[in-house]
Parts: sequence; C-alpha cells; structure tokens
Amino acid sequence: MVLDVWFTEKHEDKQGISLKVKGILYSGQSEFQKIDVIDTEAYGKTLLLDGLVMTTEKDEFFYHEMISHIPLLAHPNPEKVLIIGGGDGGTVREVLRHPSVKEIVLCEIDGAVIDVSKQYLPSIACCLDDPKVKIHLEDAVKYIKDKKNCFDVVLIDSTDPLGPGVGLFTEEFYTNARDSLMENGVMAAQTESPIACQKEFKLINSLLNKVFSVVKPYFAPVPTYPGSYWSWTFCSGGGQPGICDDNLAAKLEKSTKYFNREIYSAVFAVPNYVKQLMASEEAVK
Ligand code: AG3
Repeated sequence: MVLDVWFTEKHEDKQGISLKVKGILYSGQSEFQKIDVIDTEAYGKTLLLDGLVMTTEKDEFFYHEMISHIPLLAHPNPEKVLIIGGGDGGTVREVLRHPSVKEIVLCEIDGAVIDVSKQYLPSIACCLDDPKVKIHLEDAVKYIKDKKNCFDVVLIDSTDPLGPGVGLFTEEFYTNARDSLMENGVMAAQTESPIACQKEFKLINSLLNKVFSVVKPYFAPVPTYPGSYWSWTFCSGGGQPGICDDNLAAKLEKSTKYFNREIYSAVFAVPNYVKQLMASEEAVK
C-alpha cells in the first residue's frame, strides 16, 4: 500500500501550505521547541520548528539570498556580522560569499537546530564550521543588551513572533540591535508576509520606524511560507540601501539563484496595497 501523507502548515486556521511527505527523517523536542525534518516530494528536505516551515532544500535560496546580499551590499566594507537565529546555517553560507567579512557571530537560542540542520540539511548548513563563524548558544535578547558599537551588519533571521522568537519583535530589542551597530552599520530583519501576516508586518514596520531613521521593506517569493510572498526590512541610522561594490554584485550573481542586479533594481518597490496598508491608521483584522 502506498500511503498518501501530507503535511500542512495551517495559518490562522484560514489557509495552509501543503507538502506531500515522502518520509519523516527526524522528530524531537528540544529545550525550546519541537524540531522535525521531513522529506517532501516537491521541496525536498524541510525543517519544521513547532510545526512551522523554516526552510526547505528547494526554496531556501530566496530567503537566504535576500536576507544577506541586500544589506551586505549596502555596506562599504562589512567585516563583522551578527546573525540572530539562523541555526540552519543558510544565512551564514550566503554572508560568507562576501570577501570582506572577517567574523560572523551566530547567536542562536537552540543548539539542537544547528545539530539537526548539520545532520539532515548539509546543503544549507554546510558552512557552520567555517573558522570565521563563532557560535553563541544564547537568547539574543540577552546577548545584544551589552553589545554597543560592535557590528557592521546585523541580520535577524528569526522564526515568527511566537514561542522562543517573540522577544525578537519588540521596540526594546530593535533599539539594542541598533545600538550594537557601528557607525555606517546596517540591519535587515525577516518581517513576515505582507499578504498572509499583515498585522505582524505592519506592527514590525511601525516598531522599526520608531527606532531607525531609514526603514525600507523589500519583497520576494518564498513559496513554502504563509502567503508564499515574504518581506525583509532594511534599516539603518542614515545610510540608504544600494550596491556599494558593483564588481562584487556582478561576481555574486554568477552563482546566486535569485539575486541579481536586475532583481535588485526593483527590490524596494512597494506594491500599492502595501503602501496603503502601512499608511492606514486602522488595525488589520
Ligand atoms: N525564518 C522563518 C521565517 C518564518 C516562516 N514562518 C512560517 N513558516 N510560518 C527562516 C529561517 C531560515 N533560516
């Protein structure tokens, strides 16, 4: 008998993303969350945290390239990078493509996510043992409090504003993240779906606007996330986004799967409905 088994991530009990399951490779409960790795017909191996899709072999490139290259290219010489969350290693892999980077601090609350990713998702976790990577297993809310003027780039590669990730979506945390940046420092955060998670998207953007003088959301597809359409937000104390080193961008786009300079040229274009959403006083239902 061939079983027809599907995994569905339900979003607010109103919609869902479904993946046909070939097998369950790992299932465990860490100190912080439930961790599963399933093998799927359409998207390959898929990491789930508390039943939510974090990354899949087939579409991870959209997310990891966008969270990394947009902010790193905006900095003239990114040497020290802090990644918050990101235990699967996809963001580390992309950041390491920038030759100026000397040190990456990965502050991940849950060491089990790192171990499981190394074992089951080697194409994503491949660079976690790179000598430039320093892993801190700690809650970033605590870690960042006393880090002042330390990083050129901070990347918030978090889960949704639920469970262990909730403290990473507050004004206090964003203020500490801002203060951890050196002069000319830039930040990018994953900021949820502008179609499926409008309330969260709007709230996060209004918090970021209280803390940073430049706040620019940008958008790309991530087929296996709610809405299949995702956002990240670039933030800085004054520096606008842009490509500081065109030679590097040209070199990167030879091996990236989504990012290239044509995509970049429209990446900060905000769709009209999102402009309206952000301008409206009304809370989103
Ligand atoms: N960060 C998770 C994005 C949130 C996805 N949400 C969801 N499926 N409900 C991705 C981590 C990849 N490094």
